[in-house]
Amino acid sequence: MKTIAAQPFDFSFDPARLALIVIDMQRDFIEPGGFGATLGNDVRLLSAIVPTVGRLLEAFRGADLPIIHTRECHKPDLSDCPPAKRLRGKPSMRIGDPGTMGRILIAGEPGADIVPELAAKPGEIVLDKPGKGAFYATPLGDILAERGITHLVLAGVTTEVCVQTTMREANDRGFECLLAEDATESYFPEFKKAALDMIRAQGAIVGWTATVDQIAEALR
Ligand code: TIU
Repeated sequence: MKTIAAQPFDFSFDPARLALIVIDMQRDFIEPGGFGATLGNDVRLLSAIVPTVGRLLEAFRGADLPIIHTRECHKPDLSDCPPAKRLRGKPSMRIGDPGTMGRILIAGEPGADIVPELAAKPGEIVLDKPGKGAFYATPLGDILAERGITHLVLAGVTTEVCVQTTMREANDRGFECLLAEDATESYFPEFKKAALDMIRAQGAIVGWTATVDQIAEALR
């Protein structure tokens, strides 16, 4: 067993049962002209964490532990995109519309891919998901069960949307979850802070948080 001096208290895990899930580090959220920008967000906040997510990936690669990358995207015919999602609000472009990186949030388009600095290496799993949570309408639960995974480290964007949703889904499925606090980001700094606070509150009601340095140290 190993222990990370996490918040709100120590996070103990068996490395043989630990996996990393990196949520939606896609060009559509991180580069100008993608889904994040169409929603009116300043995407520069998110690009700042790319090197830190890279260090987290290297720590898991160095320890030879499972890595799963997710991509939020939809089929080209939009059959997996509910109108309630596509038609919500007044974005400058909607999911499926042609943008500067191809069709917005559509599988196979350049914008839906992971930023090149964080591209998956051979043997790592890349999972496309139509929802905010990574368990909904994906084989993630089976993938983790097959590998005997009980503990998860989460990272990626955005903290209070897809990352927090996935962490809550994982809780309901019995996983112990730790969020890498400097390897996640929001378009709204106050929402990131609130999400970290509410995850750790009430005795880790959703889970733990720790820095990439703390996680990497434990995996060395
Ligand atoms: N808009 C926003 O903050 N996030 C998303 O739409 N998806 C993810 O968080 N991946």
